[in-house]
Amino acid sequence: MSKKILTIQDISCYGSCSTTVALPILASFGVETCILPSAILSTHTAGFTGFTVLDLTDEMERITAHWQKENIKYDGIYTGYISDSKQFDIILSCVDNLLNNDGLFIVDPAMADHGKLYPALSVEIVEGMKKICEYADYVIPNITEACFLTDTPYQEEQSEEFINELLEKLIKIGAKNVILTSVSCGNKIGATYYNGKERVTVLKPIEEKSYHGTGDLFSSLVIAGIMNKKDIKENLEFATDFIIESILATVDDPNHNYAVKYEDVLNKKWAK
Ligand code: PXL
Repeated sequence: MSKKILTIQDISCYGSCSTTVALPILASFGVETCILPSAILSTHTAGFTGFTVLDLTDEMERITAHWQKENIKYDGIYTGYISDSKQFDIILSCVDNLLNNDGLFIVDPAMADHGKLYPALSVEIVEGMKKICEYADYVIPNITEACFLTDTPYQEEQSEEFINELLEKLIKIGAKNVILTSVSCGNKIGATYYNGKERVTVLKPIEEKSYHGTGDLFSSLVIAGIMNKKDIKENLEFATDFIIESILATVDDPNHNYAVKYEDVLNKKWAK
């Protein structure tokens, strides 16, 4: 039977990230996807200036109160970019009240990259992300986010010991499963899964160009795989290959530098 997931993150009206990526990706892999928007922005905040923001904290409370009255339940809750720290309590209340008993709580702590927090975010967001990670079945941070979550100084070059340290610390916070992204080794990059015992790593050659929003795309793909009970190695391989294909579909268009053209990749898969 197909699964029903709730995703809680912003709507960036322009810029292919967060909710506007989660919805089509999860739906195209058969996962019914409902949304609880945390804010509406004119664009994402990386590379644009003067973007507009409408905070939806109050509306989130009204929406979730209505869902509780309707006894609506989800098989999964997937959180991403959160811009107001008051929203972390709403997220935990959703986990308590809207998730089926065997439902999965999955956190992509989308807040930082390349050693820095995203421009519109404060340290309160880091503290809130730490708090919700304690309850998470899966946490999907990149290396920078893992450093913020575990109070570990960021390192551009990553040794095996550094990766091990981050994975162990994330499990210690309380996350049952960790998928650490942007793990690099020589001229390769990929992701490592760890649950405190088993470890699975997938690495692929690094592409020349990197794009904003690939973290959201990767999480949505992997979460579709988790909801569909895909084997973890197969899941990470598929998502990583999909990201590479999306980058390759974008590099020749100099006017498209704000996100990848994942739609071209989906379209190719559908056309098969
Ligand atoms: O891709 C993460 C993300 C989501 N939403 C907004 C963002 C970002 C990253 O910068 O700005 C609004």
